[in-house]
Amino acid sequence: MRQAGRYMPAYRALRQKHGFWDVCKNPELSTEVAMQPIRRFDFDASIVFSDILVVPDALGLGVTFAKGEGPVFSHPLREASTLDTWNAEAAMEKLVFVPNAVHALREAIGTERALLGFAGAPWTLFCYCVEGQGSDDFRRARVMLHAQPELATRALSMLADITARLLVAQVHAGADAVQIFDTWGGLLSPFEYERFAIPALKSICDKVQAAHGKVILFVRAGHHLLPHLETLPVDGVSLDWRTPWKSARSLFPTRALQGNLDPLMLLAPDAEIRAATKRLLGEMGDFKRSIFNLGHGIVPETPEHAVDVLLKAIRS
Ligand code: 1CP
Repeated sequence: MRQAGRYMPAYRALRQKHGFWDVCKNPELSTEVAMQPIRRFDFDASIVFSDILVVPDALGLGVTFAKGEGPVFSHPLREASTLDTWNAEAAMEKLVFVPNAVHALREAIGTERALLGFAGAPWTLFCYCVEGQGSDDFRRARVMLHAQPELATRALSMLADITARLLVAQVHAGADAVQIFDTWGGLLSPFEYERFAIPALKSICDKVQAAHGKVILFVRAGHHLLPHLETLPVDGVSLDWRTPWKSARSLFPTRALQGNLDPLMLLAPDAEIRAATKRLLGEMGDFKRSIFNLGHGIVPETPEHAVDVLLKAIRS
């Protein structure tokens, strides 16, 4: 959930000198950035430094990050003819820096720590592709889903194809598991999720598992969708901070669960962080198949000291 990044002074210092895409595309820089939190906090697992928006950028949608702001697409997806320009093979050639980054990070962390690869879920990528920027409700994308379901289905299936290839490439490069981020999955109703999102996710899971990789799925604000995820062959479910751990555990008794402290808890006084951590650990029960994590990305305002307090509380 964003191990590396702007909350770390070491990351901000490196970003003074290098652009965001330059860091992602250079294996030495991406490894350095991914190692910063490992050195500073000694986490049990490391996640490759990349972004979910590498896929739309490689498809030619022209993704840039305005300074300190969200992403901007120079060529958003607005009509069916754009899909004719999408080419999975050509995109994969451009994306070779992602498995290269995984490989370099594996060399750096050795085999004692788990290594995670990742990608965006097709629906979440579709949201950004259509909207062309960040949003709270992704209206354009949802309207396209309703108004042009055939176009949407075609786009989602193309995004699923390339995402599966990208995740398999990360498994081949040394990732133990891959996390699929469906950050905007919660915008869909269960009916829409079953119709549009699940088939795309299912095809990705099948391909990653055929390559002997494990799949963790994160659906932000997806509590209403959890019962519908049961049919998906995911190995683990990453929980948003709003889902009660115990209700997820009863839905998924045999799978790994990951989560789910509210990231904004790390802006609270130390005693509150400790109390919330203890409460969550209590809910986790016997800790079997349980991974402590945040329920969404750490925010840039987080003091490193708060992460120290959290880790001490978990480890003790
Ligand atoms: O200015 C900077 O330095 C860029 C900030 C930043 C960082 C550190 C962005 C831009 N991406 C990242 C890295 C990143 N993104 C990781 C790194 C691995 C790690 O944890 O160390 C990961 C896992 C992501 C995933 C990601 N990117 C998601 C899914 C998870 C989530 O937060 O919901 C999403 C939605 C993105 C898009 C994105 N990339 C960057 C920003 C600011 C955004 C959000 C766009 C928006 O909606 O406004």
